[in-house]
Amino acid sequence: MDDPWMECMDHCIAVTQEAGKMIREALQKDISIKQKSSPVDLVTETDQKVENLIISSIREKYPTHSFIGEESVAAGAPSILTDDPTWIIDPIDGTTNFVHRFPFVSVSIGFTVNKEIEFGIVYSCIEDKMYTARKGKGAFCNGVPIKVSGQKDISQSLVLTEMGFKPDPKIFRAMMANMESILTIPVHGIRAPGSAAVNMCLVASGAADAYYHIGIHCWDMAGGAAIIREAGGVIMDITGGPFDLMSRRLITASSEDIAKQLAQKIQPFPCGRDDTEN
Ligand code: 2AM
Ligand code: CA
Repeated sequence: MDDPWMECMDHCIAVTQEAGKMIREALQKDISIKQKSSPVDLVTETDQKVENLIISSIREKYPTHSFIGEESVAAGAPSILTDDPTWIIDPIDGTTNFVHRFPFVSVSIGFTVNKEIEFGIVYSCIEDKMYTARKGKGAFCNGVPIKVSGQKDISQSLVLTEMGFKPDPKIFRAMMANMESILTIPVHGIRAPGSAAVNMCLVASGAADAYYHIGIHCWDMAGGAAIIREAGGVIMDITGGPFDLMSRRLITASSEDIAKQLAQKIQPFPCGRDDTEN
């Protein structure tokens, strides 16, 4: 049977490769940094240029499709997921890494129809690793199948998260307390590579056993969610309930056991939603 979205996926891979090349070239030049919502929320000209490149190329081919792009939303575009075929785009996931030339920087694109993720692409463009997953067809890195570690014992696991400045001291303390509860299980360690999409691919390829995060966005998660699921991993809400792409939080893991144990240890704190004004 013909797969109606396969052509979209092929186009997505081609445009993501082009975007990655643009990012690598930008790394050779001066990077001028602007602040978004806070002194630690950064954006560069390259984020905006890459998003324009991706959206204009896809829109030319698929003029009826919808888009949710990080920089378009920052410029005032709506961030509401509908049943339309929708491209959810992070032109640079790991902008802070990009400005420091810390080598985990990715382009992340997830494609949804009827709010379900059909495929996901994450291109870790400095490492030149192209992660791809089509629903029901498995996950790949540079064309080679990948799968999660399968680890079930949390005390044997390597856990990924991201930490950063939070203006509200209560939220800052809650973030640190969550890390303390996990480190004292104990686990083998916590790592923070700096790109949510790459983190999901690291779990998908068995290099880490879990990743949790409160406060990210749908464009950080959409591409990686397809890859994690197709690599045999689990993805759930931070409370252990069903994953919600617009909820700004997630746990992904190599097994249900680890995900559930993390959900028990993590105290959620308020982070708003992508599809409301907070
Ligand atoms: P970004 O680079 O696209 O902003 C580590 O910072 C990870 O968290 C990155 O994937 C980053 O995505 C994401 N993130 C989401 N919201 C963020 C914010 N407000 N400040 C810093 N990182 C954020
Ligand atoms: Ca980004």
